Amino acid sequence: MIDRKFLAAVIFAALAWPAIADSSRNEEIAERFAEADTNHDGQLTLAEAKAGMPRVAANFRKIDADQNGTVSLAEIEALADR
Ligand SMILES: [Ca+2]
Ligand SMILES: [Ca+2]
Repeated sequence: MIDRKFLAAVIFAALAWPAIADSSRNEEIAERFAEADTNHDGQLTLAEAKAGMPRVAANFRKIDADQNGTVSLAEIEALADR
């Protein structure tokens, strides 16, 4: 009754979801970023980072590559990818 391809897809999704692959790590970062970005402007201020992503707050000036005082998801991922 259950389609085999569907079953394979479900198993693959179940295995891939908590994986430590780079893509899922970026997804996890994106999720945490969205939670930390309490005013949903796509940028983390130092206060938002302190509340939601303390490791980002600890390296805030390093992560803020363009030194505009806020950290974007792209700026975090640029460092996390290394
Ligand atoms: Ca924000
Ligand atoms: Ca910035």
